[in-house]
Amino acid sequence: MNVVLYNPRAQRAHRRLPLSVLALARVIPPGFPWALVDENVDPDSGAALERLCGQPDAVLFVTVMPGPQLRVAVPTCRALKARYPGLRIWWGGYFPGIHVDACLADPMIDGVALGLGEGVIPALLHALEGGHDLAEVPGIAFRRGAGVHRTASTPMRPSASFADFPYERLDMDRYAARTFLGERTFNHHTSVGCPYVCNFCAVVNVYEGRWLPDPAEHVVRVTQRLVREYGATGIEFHDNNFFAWEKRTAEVAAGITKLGVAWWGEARIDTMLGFSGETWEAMARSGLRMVFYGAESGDDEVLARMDKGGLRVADIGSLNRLARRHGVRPEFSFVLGTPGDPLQEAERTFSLIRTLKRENPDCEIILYLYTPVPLPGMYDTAKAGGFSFPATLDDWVGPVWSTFAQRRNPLTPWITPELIRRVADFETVLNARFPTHTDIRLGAASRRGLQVLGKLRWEAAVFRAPLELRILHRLLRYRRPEEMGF
Ligand code: B12
Repeated sequence: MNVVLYNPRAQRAHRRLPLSVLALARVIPPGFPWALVDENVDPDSGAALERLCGQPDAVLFVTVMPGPQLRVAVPTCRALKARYPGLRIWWGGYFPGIHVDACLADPMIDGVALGLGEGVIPALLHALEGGHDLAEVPGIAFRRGAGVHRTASTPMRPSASFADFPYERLDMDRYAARTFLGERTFNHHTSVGCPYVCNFCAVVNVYEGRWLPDPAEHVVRVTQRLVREYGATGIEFHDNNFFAWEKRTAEVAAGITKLGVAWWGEARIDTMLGFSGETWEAMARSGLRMVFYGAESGDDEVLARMDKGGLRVADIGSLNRLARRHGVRPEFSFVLGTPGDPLQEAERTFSLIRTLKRENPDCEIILYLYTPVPLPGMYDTAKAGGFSFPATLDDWVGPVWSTFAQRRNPLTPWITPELIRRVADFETVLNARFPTHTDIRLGAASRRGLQVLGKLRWEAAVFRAPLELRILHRLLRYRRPEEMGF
């Protein structure tokens, strides 16, 4: 049986190691030849897929995120299945794991993985090859009779308990990305899940508050390998929450200090406020440049509704000042447009952002709109107002829903055009007055031009219809930080 691993094209300019499929590759049992097609870096991926999927007894494993990747995966898989009807197609990842029925309503998909793939792949390959009953394979869903059959998952295991990612099978130079962290930035992932259950977050469904970290020495060893064997000068740790455990963070920081890499990761504000001064110093010394935080809102009531573990608006300000003192840039993400009074909440959040920028002009701001995920709470309010997810992949990839996944067009019943306009206007002025540091293509003169023009409106707090700034952004091909984000 020939295994084809496929990472569909995600977003322009995102060259990142395809960890989702590399994680699967490392558990493919001996005797099953495999090949990896990554449409993000391989200009001949179409031809490679044709060739590989046309092999006898081929199985195609596809990783799918919502949004652009889904839009590419659907037509590609359909065309392959039409050409090779015997090809088995299995999907996994965040989209199929949550929207199981929509995937299995499509006859081109043979089945989906419900969670982590490492526990699925060996059993699935043996069952497919031997023609055994799929009901014995853990953690999958497939069509049976008129319905969908789901099997129970095996317990989750930390990533470090499996073999290393098979970097030696990739052309690693293709993945050395130029970012604000350095000329050769690689990505790594050092923990499974997230220990928190914020009720708007898109990973809670999958992990339900579980977090399994790789030990610090494992993280240090892989980082060393990326530096020594592949010349990494920057590392993005893509964990949902890299910093959940202070001891591990301090040990990683100490272990990578001498490597001279710049690094980035995602954290909770309350956790980082609790870190000791020594840990902050160790992190800064080790090359930590920027940390992404879910700040979410400038309104205490909304923060309480989001189950942010008691986070208060005042804490966001404290963290901003603490991070500034240590020279580690904070990147605050806000999720506007939750139920209640979203216009008033947006105004409060804008006012907080102005304070954050006054106290630390170097902080980064990312604005999203709340996009429902099937969790109790705000999702129920959306449903009561008539919100529902599409039932077919055709609807998901249509014009209305494909922008939904990118958190710009939430389709929630309480969102008004007025709110969307105000957020867009504020963001335009903000991105002119403070162009993001993450857009490294923006030259010094362009940056200065944006700042000078943006300053007039920012100081006067006049945000309405900033047409001149929009035109300038377009001319300079400015990339908003959330376009570059995860
Ligand atoms: C890297 C990344 C990206 C990269 C993509 C890189 C690539 N694929 O080439 C970029 C920057 C392009 C990106 C973009 C977006 N992303 Co993204 N991204 C991530 C991130 C940070 C890491 C993914 C990763 O490598 N994980 C490590 C691997 C090992 O784990 P994994 O992906 O979960 O894979 C395991 C299982 O899911 C499963 N599995 C996965 N695929 C398959 C396939 C098969 C066949 C099987 C059996 C199993 C299986 O097994 C794997 C091993 O255990 C995650 C958050 C996270 N920490 O996971 C968000 C995340 C996946 N992204 C998300 C989103 C929403 C987006 C965007 C849509 C949002 C936006 N900002 O507009 C965009 C656009 C998507 C697009 N362009 O298609 C969400 C998905 C939420 C959801 N429930 O749908 C996440 C969870 C972030 C979040 N917290 O909200 N992203």
